[in-house]
Amino acid sequence: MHVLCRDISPPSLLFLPDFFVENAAAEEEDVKSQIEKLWHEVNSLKEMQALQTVCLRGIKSHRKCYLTIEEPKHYHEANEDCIAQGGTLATPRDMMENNELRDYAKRSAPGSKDLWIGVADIVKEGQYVDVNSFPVSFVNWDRSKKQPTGTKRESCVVLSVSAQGKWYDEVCRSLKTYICEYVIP
Ligand SMILES: [Ca+2]
Repeated sequence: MHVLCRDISPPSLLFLPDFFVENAAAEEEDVKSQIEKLWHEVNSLKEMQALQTVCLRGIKSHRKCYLTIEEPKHYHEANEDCIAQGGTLATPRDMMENNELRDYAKRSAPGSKDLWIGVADIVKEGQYVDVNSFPVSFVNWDRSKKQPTGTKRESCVVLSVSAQGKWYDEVCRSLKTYICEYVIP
């Protein structure tokens, strides 16, 4: 065998006609882009399936699905958990969404008096932003309880079920149940 193979040199592209090399490269690119396309399709199918599971387990409301997680976590852990499932902490954008969240929280987590939502002023005191660091235009503070108390100690926001959906700022490291939201594409 060694004798037979000794004189066989590996094929070299250098000796192939130009059009063949170009063709092979083009074909390789084609296969690559097809694989990429399939990869994207598989991922979007996975996302849709995850979204359906979430929507079935939680509630669907307009272009969002909400899901309550009853295992209490710190604010950041809660948000990371939502992200791991393809969502973020829920962020009510108007009173209608806020009321929907409140009603859903009441039903799905009857034992929780307040739940984390995706609003915090960690970076700049008093500047409340969503999980993407964009300032929130809708807020629903419990002014009767002088919320937010606005200290640097309390930088994360809960929606209080016991206060009819009003917001409180709390210590981010408190353990609380939370609601994730998933945007329907
Ligand atoms: Ca507070």
